[in-house]
Amino acid sequence: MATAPECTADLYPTRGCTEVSIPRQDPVLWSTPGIAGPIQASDLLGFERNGFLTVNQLLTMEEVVRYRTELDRLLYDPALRTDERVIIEPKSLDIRSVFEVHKISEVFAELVRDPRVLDRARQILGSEVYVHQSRVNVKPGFGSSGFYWHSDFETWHAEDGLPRMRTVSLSIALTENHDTNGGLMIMPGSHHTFVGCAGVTPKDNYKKSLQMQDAGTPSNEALTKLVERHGVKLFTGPAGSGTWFDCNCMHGSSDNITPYPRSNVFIVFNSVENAVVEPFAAPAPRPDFIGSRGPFEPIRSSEKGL
Ligand code: 6CS
Ligand code: FE
Repeated sequence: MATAPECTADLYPTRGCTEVSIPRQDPVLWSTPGIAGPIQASDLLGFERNGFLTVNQLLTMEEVVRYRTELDRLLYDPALRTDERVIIEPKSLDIRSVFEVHKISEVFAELVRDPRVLDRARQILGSEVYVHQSRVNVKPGFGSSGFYWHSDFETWHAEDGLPRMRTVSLSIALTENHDTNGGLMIMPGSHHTFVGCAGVTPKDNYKKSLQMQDAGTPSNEALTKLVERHGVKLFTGPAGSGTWFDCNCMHGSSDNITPYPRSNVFIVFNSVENAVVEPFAAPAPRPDFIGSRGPFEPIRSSEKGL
């Protein structure tokens, strides 16, 4: 693993005394748009501009059923209830997230190796990739809480030591995303600006932040400016659709007070050329199951598909 941040220039200062907004210092697209792969050149350019790319029917309905069945199995597994990788809703005590799902479940592991997924991640990041984080998020309805506005990169940089913006997330809907059940909201184009947040990272911050984030959330003034410039897009769509989004998109989601559950599987791919160092703004790195500390071996494709 590379050494302390003092040996690695910090291009993205955050968690200091004041909030700062600076232009992104890294490319969004790390390959050339003409490169061979499942994403068309025009879609790659759209990703570069907006910070996201939707793939309708990334999974077939049959596959969605298979993943949903596997998710239910995990949610009812008594052994997982006490597993540190499982995050519980503060109010209802329902399961909110299961981390490292690609290591817990062989079924979800297949998804990471699937060429429809892996080749798109490689295409965006222009290199071999590994998984920095994986999780399923479950919003069962009737009160499960949302995620406040944040940039994932801000947290991964501050608390996990991710040096550069060469990381992309994939969220696959396992249930239909209506416009009312707490779907993902992104400010299109916000990934071109880095908001370094004010405030020190408390020790073991992740124990609280995964239920409700505080450190690493921008001020109302910064969010207002971003919304005025970029607007907000809500992602709706059937189960099986996938949304790729850049690590620095300003995003969040509302509570789900409808009866309709919203579950998604979330995989974060990082370039093998962007392995983590020591955290840039936290007393210690978060545990491996939240942000991989290695090995940073390239994922091998399953080639044949699912
Ligand atoms: O902690 C993480 O890695 C992710 N989860 C939250 C709630 N915020 C930052 C990042 O998206
Ligand atoms: Fe996030």
